[in-house]
Amino acid sequence: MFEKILIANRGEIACRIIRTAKRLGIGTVAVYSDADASSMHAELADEACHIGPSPARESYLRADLLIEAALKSGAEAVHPGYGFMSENADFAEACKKAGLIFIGPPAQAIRAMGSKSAAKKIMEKAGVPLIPGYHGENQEPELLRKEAEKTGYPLMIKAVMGGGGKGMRIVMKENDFSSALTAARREAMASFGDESVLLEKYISGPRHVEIQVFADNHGNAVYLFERDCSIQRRHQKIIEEAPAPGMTQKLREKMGAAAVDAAKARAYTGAGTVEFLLDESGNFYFMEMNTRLQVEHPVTEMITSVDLVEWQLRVACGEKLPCGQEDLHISGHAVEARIYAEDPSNSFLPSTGKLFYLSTPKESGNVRIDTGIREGDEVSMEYDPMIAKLIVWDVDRSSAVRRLHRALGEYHAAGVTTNVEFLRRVTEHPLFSSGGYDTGFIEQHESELFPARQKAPDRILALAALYIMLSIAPNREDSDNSGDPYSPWNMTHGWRLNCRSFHEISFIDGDSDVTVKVHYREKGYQLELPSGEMAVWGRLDGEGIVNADLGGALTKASVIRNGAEIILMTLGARYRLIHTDPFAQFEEQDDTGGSLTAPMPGRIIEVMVKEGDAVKRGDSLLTMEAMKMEHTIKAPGDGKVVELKYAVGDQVNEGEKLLIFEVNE
Ligand code: MV4
Repeated sequence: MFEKILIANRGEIACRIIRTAKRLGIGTVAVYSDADASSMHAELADEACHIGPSPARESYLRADLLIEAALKSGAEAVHPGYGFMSENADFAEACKKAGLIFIGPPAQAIRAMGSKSAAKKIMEKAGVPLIPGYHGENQEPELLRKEAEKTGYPLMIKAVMGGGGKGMRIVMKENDFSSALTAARREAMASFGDESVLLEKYISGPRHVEIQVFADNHGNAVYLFERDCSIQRRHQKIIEEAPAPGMTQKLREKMGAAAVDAAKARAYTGAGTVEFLLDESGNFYFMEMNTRLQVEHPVTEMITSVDLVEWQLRVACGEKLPCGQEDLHISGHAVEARIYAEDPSNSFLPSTGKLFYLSTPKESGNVRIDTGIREGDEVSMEYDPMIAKLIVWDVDRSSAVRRLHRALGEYHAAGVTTNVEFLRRVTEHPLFSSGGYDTGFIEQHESELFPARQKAPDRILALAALYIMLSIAPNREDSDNSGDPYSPWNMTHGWRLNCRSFHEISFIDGDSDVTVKVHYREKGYQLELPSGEMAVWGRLDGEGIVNADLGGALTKASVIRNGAEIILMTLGARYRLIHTDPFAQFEEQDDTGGSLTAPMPGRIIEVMVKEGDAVKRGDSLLTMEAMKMEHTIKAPGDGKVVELKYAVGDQVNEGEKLLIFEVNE
């Protein structure tokens, strides 16, 4: 076995590889860019080597720097993870030239599978079923048009070097063929620098079912069953499971045998995935072969109890596969959900910023979390916005789906917007629960998956009000138990000179304002809520958890405060309120002779001052928009605007300096 390997990747997959290497007693070298200097993967590895600036093009995609780091550290092998250099044949070759073992298939296998038409030719020879169509060299429009006629409509035009749906067009009828061809070619050229296309009969309502294969250098190859990855949005997988719902033993063996034939056809070694489209009548067709470990590999690990990274390491250093086909069995069911920092209600745009709060379900034999991000880390624009993969296992599909739904309800993140609630809606959808979905699921059920935002119910307003009361006053019970219940510091009855004996707490919930009146009681508070009164009582622990008695109902919630924003998370529900405390801003920023910071992540929508302007205390300086709310930053005192850090339209993270302000003496 290797003594030391370099992991040419970052984030969760780097951490995932390090975990197995450690278990096997293999030394690990991480590489990191500027942005990743204090990242989890760099910290977990035995050694970490800085390779360059934050943009991947200048760091994680630099073959020369990666190889230099490997040689300098004395690593014998390089694991590329997925993405970045994992399917770069030139990099695999360069590693070999430098005397390093590339943990992956041989360069020529990577190269062959990079071209869809070359891959199809190989599969055709191996007897793997192909989608009827054309994948020849000749790219004359007239010939393609004739081939299209032979294939029949509807059909698909796909870029030969394509992936991720780029350079892909559906053509419903002959009349549309030439304009679709022109468009597909233009897109293919722009994305892949190669305008070659292939034609395929259009398969309607297919499922994406892929087979995990593994081969060693001794002529052995096995398949580790299938994964269904049909739950995708814009060709991005978000939920994957193993085994595939509705799969029969007979079809599994047929697809498995075809995938093993595919691997053997190319003297393939290491981990590979053969992707198939499965049509409604149970016919399967080769789509493409991925020559790397896939993001969704954990579901296979959960049902087979095989550590695929361990197998990769063993095969790469020349060992035989640890077992044969007859030793591999499926046990139970596993489902994975990819948690992304993105906003489903805003076209799934990536959301960046500091993940200032993170609370996750407990890991166990049933729940696995693969991540490379900790609370307090930055989700930057530079890299993939995936925060974590939540993988669950259970004895059967319906238990596993229910378990995933519940675990998602326990995954609470704040600071960046996530797709967790969206994933929960998918996992509770009847078509997902039944397993009868296909690749069109998200598009066809959009309206059910993005329901209108829910107004915070009284229960949530009560929790928010209680949270605010508990964080401004010491706990009732604590004061009762303290040595001096008459000390003014322990007074919690809310009586103040010239003051009413109740508090009014105002919130903005979406586009409406709501006020909760709080009356002090012997034990807890009596609240006046929009639809009635409620007696509440509770405690706030150090972790930001409110344990509350809401009119007799015992409730637990995580509450996070970020400036004016209050986020409440109970099992499966998440609400966001803005606490409109008119004094909060001045109190927080009163001493600011220096910089004014963004109270929440958002966008600058107006700047009212110029550098050098003299302003009076309370003058508006700039306006931010966050969560569709406007928030105006005001001068903390009379003074001068020294420097503006942002302009209109800029996105800012929470806690970021907005401008430098000088308060007059
Ligand atoms: C297809 C297809 C139907 N017929 N090819 C989408 C991206 C690329 N990986 C291949 N894709 C498809 N190719 C034929 N001949 C439908 C899709 C497709 C799809 C495939 C897998 C998973 C999700 C998908 C979503 C839409 C379309």
